[in-house]
Amino acid sequence: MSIDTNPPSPLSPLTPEMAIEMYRKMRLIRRFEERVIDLVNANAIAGVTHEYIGEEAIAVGVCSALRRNDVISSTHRGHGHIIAKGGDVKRMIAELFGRVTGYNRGKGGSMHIADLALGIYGANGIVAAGVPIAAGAAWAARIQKSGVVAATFFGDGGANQGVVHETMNLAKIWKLPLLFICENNQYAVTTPASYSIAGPGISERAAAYGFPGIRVDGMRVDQVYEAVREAVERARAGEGPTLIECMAYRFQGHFTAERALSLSYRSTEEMEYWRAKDPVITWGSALEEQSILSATAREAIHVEIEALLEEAVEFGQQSAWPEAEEALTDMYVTTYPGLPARGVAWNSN
Ligand SMILES: Cc1ncc(C[n+]2csc(CCOP(=O)(O)OP(=O)(O)O)c2C)c(N)n1
Repeated sequence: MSIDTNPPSPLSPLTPEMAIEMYRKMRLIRRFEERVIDLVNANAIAGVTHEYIGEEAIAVGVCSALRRNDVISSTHRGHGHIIAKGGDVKRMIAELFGRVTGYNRGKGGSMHIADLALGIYGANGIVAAGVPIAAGAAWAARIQKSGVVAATFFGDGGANQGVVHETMNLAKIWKLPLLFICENNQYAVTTPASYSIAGPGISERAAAYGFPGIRVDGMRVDQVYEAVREAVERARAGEGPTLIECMAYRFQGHFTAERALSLSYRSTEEMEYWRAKDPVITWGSALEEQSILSATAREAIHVEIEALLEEAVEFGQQSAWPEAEEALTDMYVTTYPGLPARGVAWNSN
């Protein structure tokens, strides 16, 4: 694994405004997730959430290189992707609270947030299932000549799913404007990537399908951005897919409740090594050191984010629960013989 240890040099290839906006987004994702952990621990949010803390540079680097109408598909660890693509934190929190004002009217929760207007084709609880969904969007973009590019996020564990290989094969054959973004955070639950990845690595697998595969430092938002920007250019020019493997680390457990399980599959040294590369802190400090962002302006961003999250939590808590009669609404896109019509209760007799 080659990780660049040089300090970030934020202004290449970014403008100061972009560099600051990237910091703001990464910080928002970080604080959103910390807030969610507190709410889950306080039993204010039911169900399971998977935190993205430590991986913020990937979502922000990727989505900063995409246009609003470009498409992403996400994973079970999707909060960061959705915020980076412009998702509304109020509707996200409301969804986590199960309220009717949430993205899925309270019926989807953390792992199913979608916003088609923003090109967010869904978080997904099934590992790697978002990959062919993005391929479908890329295929539509190709035949409609819309210029839209699709990016799909998946983990190192997800990289071993058969559907990823099938999709890579078709993406090359059909020259799809598709970006495979592998978030290699080193573990699939407790299984290390070093144990489960055959061959030289994930990015090298693209060579088998005849398209570019590269590995970047996923703790560096500028490096992720630059790699994605080039891949987007290729995709829009009709040159097909790219695989970008982002080396990163999840600072939290696999899911919120893991702390209570006292699992010991990661060493303290390993965690400290990666913590020193914290993408949010190192980027903020680099911006400050290079006088792109003053300490006062940085603090103002933090204050603004706290207010935004406060408002979001208040909004979620004050929102109504969905009505029981709505339980089946929007569950089925089409009516098939034997399945209930939209919004009609199932009658098994
Ligand atoms: C098809 C499928 N198999 C197994 C699971 C259970 N599961 C949920 S997350 C996960 C690990 C995923 O690891 P990775 O793809 O590396 O993503 P990460 O959690 O590290 O972000 C597993 C095995 C699932 N949700 N879907």
